[in-house]
Amino acid sequence: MPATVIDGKGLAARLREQTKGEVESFTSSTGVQPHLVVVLVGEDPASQVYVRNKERACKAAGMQSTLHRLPNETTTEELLTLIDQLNNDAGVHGILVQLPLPKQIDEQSILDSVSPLKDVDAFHPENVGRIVQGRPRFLPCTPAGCMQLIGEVCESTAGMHAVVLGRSEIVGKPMGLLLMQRGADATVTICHSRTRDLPALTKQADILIAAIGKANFVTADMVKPGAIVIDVGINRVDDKLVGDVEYGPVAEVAGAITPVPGGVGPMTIANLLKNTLAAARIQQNA
Ligand code: L34
Repeated sequence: MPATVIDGKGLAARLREQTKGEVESFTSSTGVQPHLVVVLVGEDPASQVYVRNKERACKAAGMQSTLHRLPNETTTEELLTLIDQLNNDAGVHGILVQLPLPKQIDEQSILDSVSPLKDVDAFHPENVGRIVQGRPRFLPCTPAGCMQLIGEVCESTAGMHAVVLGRSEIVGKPMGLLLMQRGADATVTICHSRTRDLPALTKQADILIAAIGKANFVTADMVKPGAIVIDVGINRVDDKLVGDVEYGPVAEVAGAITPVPGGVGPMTIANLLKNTLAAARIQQNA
């Protein structure tokens, strides 16, 4: 039986509708419109698309969104100066620095400089630490989206074996944390480029999350029949978007699978909106 296709686009639209309603009541009771600032450095074509989607989604949910575009040659110091201004601007609730940054910029010091109360990506070490300890301030947008997608096809992940491909700070590592947290209660294996006999591990996965950025890397023979497969990859191959999972063949084996596009990507944006509202609430109460 072919896999259930998990509709990220539809779920994200429902989440955004819900956030829109919450923004309305927040704004009418406080007079404050949540405001996200996105900082985009350089001209990476994929980043331009994602940032445009983020701005649109913000506005559609009744939030203010501002885009700061900086030239490719921007220095770390210049970017730090802008972030400092945004941190000190009471009219800005969320700050997102779109990644990747040009290579001359010290990414770590930039991410560390964003006020933890405005850090809607949850990349600041204080916010990462809170996730590690199971008391998150903001949920990381992409991993939170993956959890919600899993929730569409699975009532409880307790005791399931979740195998995560990739150990990035933005997806793999926080993904593992959310899956192992109390309440989710999965048993987690994180795999990476040095993992030995990867197929032996992926074949044990009740939940398989691919977040490595290699087109069609996960093949049908690596997947346990009936598994839930979440494809975080977005790769451009001959002008087409493909995930990290070889979709057609894997959909014949898996129990459920997310498409690319229309899977994880829209969920990332829906969670960014949730976090922007949460940031506005936190600052309202501060
Ligand atoms: N700071 N940088 C920061 N935060 C993030 O959370 C991101 N990410 C990743 C890249 N850099 C970041 C995103 O927002 C990836 N990402 C992202 C966001 C949205 C989409 C994809 C990646 C998205 O909208 N995807 C659509 C297709 C878009 C297209 O046509 O290219 C989809 O349906 O998958």
